[in-house]
Amino acid sequence: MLRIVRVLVALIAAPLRPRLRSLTVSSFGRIGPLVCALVISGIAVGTAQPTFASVAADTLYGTSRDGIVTIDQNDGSLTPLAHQPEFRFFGLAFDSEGRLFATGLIDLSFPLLLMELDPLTGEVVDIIGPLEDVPGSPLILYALSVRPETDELYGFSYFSSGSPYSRIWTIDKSTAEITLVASEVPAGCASGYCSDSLGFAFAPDGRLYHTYRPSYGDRCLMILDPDSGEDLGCIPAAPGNLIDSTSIAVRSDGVIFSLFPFERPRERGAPPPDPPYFFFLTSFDPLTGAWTSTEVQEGIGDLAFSPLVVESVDIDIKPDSDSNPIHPSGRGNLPVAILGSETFDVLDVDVTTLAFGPDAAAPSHDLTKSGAFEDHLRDVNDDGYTDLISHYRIENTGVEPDDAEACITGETLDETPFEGCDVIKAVPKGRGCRS
Ligand SMILES: [Ca+2]
Ligand SMILES: [Ca+2]
Repeated sequence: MLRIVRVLVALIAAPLRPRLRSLTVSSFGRIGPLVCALVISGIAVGTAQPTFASVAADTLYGTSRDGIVTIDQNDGSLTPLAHQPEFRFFGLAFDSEGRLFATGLIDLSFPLLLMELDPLTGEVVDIIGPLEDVPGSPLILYALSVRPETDELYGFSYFSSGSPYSRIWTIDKSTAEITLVASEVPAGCASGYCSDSLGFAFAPDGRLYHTYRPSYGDRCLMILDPDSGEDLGCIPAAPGNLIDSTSIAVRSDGVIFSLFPFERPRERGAPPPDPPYFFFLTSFDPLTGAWTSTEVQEGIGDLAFSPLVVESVDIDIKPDSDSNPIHPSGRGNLPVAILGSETFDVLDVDVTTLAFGPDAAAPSHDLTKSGAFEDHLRDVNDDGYTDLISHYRIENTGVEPDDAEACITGETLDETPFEGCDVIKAVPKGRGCRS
C-alpha cells in the first residue's frame, strides 16, 4: 500500500520536475506580470466575480487532472467544471465566505501558485501569487484547508521544498505569502519521511485530521495540533480505505470523505493495466463508525466541501425611527423591514423561514395567507426597491435590556440563508418610546 501512494505521488509530481520553460513565472512574483505572462501564453483568466452564495452547501469538490470537478457523494459520479488543461491543480479549499482557493501550476512550471476559482464554473478568476518557501525551491502544497475558528488558509506540503518532512503552512489569502507553522508532521518526527500520506483537513469543530501513514507501525486517522503539528491522538477509523486515502474533506455534519487509490492487479505476462488504479470515495462518520465506499472513475487530488454561506441583507427595524427604541419587557408588534436591493429581491423571501431576535420569533401575521404578503410590501426607504415588512411580538423575540442590536434570519425560496441586523435601543418600560 505504501508503494501505491508513493507511486501516486510520483505520478502527480514527476512531470513537474524542473522542466522549466520560457513561461516560468518565478522571476515575476507579482500578480500583474503573472497575468501578463498568462495573456502572452494565451491562457485566459476569467474576469467575472464569483457568485459565492449560489453554490449549494456541502457540495463536494475535487481537483482532477484538467480542472475542478464536483463529486456525487452517493454514487461517486463526477461532473467536470471548466476544462483547463493548461493548469495542474493540487490543493483545494473553501473559506467561510464561499471563496474557493486552489494551488496549482501553469504548464507544469514552478513556482506553485495560489489561485482563486469561481465555484460555479471552476474557472480561475485570480492568480493571487506564487507560493515559495525558498525562491526557486519547488514547494508543493498538495492539500489546502481552512481553519474554522480563524478562516485562515492552511497548506500541507509533502516531502518538497528540499525537506524530507511533511509540513504545515499558513497562506495569506490576499498575497499568497506563506508562513511555516509546523516543520515536522507529526511534531518530533526524528527521521523525516514520517508520514507517508497527504490527507489533511479541518473539521467544522476545529479538529485537524491527517491520514497518518508511517513507514513502519500503525496507521491511523491522526488529530494534529494546527499550531505545532503535534500528534493529539488517533481515532479509530474502521475502513482501511480511509486511513489509506490520499485526500480528505470533512462535511458540515462531521462526516469525513476521502479518496483512496487501489492498484489494479496485473495479469502475468500481460501489459500493465490501463488505467493502473481504481479509485474509491469513502465516507466515514467518526461518531458512529458508519461508513460507505463507492468507486470513482478517475483520480482526484484534494477534496473540499462548499460551506453554508449566509447572505447578508440590510434591514430596518422600526422604519419610522433611526434609534429604534424597544421596551424589552413590553408588549406590542415590532415592525422589521427587509430592504430590497439590486442583489436581493424581497419577493424571493420564504416567509415561513423568517425569525427575529435571540428567541427566533416567528412573524405575528401569517404572511402565507392570500394577499397578506402583498400587503406587507412597501418601499420604506424610497430607493426604488420594494421592501418586506414583517412584525414580531416583542415578548417572543428574547431581546434583552442591554442588547444593542437585533437580527432577522431567513431563507430565500431557493433555500439560500440570509441574515440582517440593525441597532436597537432598549428603553425601560414606562418611558416614551418615540424617537
Ligand atoms: Ca429604524
Ligand atoms: Ca426600498
